[in-house]
Amino acid sequence: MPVDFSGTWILFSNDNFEGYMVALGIDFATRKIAKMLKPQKVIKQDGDSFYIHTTSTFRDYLLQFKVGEEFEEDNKGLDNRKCKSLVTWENDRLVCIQTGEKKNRGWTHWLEGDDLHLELRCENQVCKQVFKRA
Ligand code: VL7
Repeated sequence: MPVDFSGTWILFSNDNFEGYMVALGIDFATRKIAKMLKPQKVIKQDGDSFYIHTTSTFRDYLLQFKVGEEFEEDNKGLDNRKCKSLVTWENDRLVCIQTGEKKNRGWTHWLEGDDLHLELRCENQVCKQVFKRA
């Protein structure tokens, strides 16, 4: 059975989100608000087609892509930097490389037990998030 990330997920832990946001150049006031949020993710997966909607009371971000097909990402409402993004499978992990102004930018999703894990990378910073099913 292939892995299925579909579902509604709520943020449970968020390690070094501050370092990740600093690496992205997010200003102090925005970081203060962002740190307080408990974002949810709604993921709809149809084979290799993904819809990932990250929502919060402050901002939300919608990403749609197909695994293996490079796309332009605008990061609107996040750091607003455009990049070229490519998501691939590495075994059961979904790995995104975001090529652009920021070095070493990307993320990895995987499932562990019934938890959704997300590692967010930018420059030398790694943020580790764990989500629980809503
Ligand atoms: C998306 C936030 C910090 C700005 C607001 C914080 C709003 C809710 O890219 C992401 O997830 C991938 C994988 O699931 C799909 O797009 C993470 C949150 C990163 C970066 C920037 C702070 C302002 C948080 C949208």
